[in-house]
Amino acid sequence: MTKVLHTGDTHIGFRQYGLEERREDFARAFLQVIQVALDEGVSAVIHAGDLFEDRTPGAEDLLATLRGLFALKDAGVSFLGIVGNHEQRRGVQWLDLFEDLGLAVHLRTKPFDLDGVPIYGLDFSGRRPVSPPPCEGGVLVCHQLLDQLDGELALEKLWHCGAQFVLLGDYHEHRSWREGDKLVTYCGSTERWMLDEKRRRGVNIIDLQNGRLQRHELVTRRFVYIPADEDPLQRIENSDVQGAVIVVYLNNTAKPTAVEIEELGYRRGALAVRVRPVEQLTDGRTSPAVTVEFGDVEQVISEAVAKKNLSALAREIDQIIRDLAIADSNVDPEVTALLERAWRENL
Ligand SMILES: [Mn+2]
Repeated sequence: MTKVLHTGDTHIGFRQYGLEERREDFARAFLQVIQVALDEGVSAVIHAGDLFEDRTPGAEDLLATLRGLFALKDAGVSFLGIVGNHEQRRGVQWLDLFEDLGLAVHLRTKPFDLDGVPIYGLDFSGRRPVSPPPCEGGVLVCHQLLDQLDGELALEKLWHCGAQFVLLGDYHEHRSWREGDKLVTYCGSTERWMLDEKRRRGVNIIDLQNGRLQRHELVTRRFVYIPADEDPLQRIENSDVQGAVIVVYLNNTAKPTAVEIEELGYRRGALAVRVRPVEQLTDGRTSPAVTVEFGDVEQVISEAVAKKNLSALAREIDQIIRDLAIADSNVDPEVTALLERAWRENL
């Protein structure tokens, strides 16, 4: 039996809300995943990208990562990974460094043999349509958004690339699709990277022989969500919010104010308090509300852009800027990476 643990979107190094505690949470989630892998006795941990929040993880975060990788190595468990958009660098990747140290395998289109099962990998390749390589009878690992989620990778193509399993990263919620005995799945992030990631975080445990997928839930920082129809002050007063992140959705009411809510939350021992006006719920990566609310506007802009006589490159930059799935902080690196690719192709 070949059992693997599929994880991704770990975002080690993310100092969420400017808090050291949150930076530690993201590294701790990675070490928890490693422990799950050891407890479950898997043959490999397959990482579908975004191990790090950015290209320059700090020493504490590298140390935590190395501890996890060494623990796997000592137990004889392979760490097989690809590079996500967050950590992608020019030239040598962190994953290449770990590979050189004998701690990881950077998956590529030339398959890695895991107990007779070929494992293929594709690094994040930008927000352009992507075609999967032929992966006969094997596992394909990539870091892209599916067309089901307004992305660049067609689910239909994945059913026909020959892979039995497609293990994805990039979308932060767990999802899975099946066609016959073929499985396509997102593992989801391992800590809440955005407020909208409300569901429990977890990893996939997959039996490559019988195709069985089991979810293993993680213990992560507590988030207390208070919907707009509840009185936030009363709720905070009456619940244990010690060490939690409190998220309050607020209608357009004068009372209570965000300041009042924050003050009470911190007084009750919360780690962080976030107050969101309900209409600002648009930072979800592919939240359905976004499509519904702005669908028409997007359409109008797309049509207007199409009428302009822009080069292919300019249109791609425009796409990156308007793609809600790309966080604001990633627009710059994404455009840079695109220009670098274009420049290299023209050499
Ligand atoms: Mn991610």
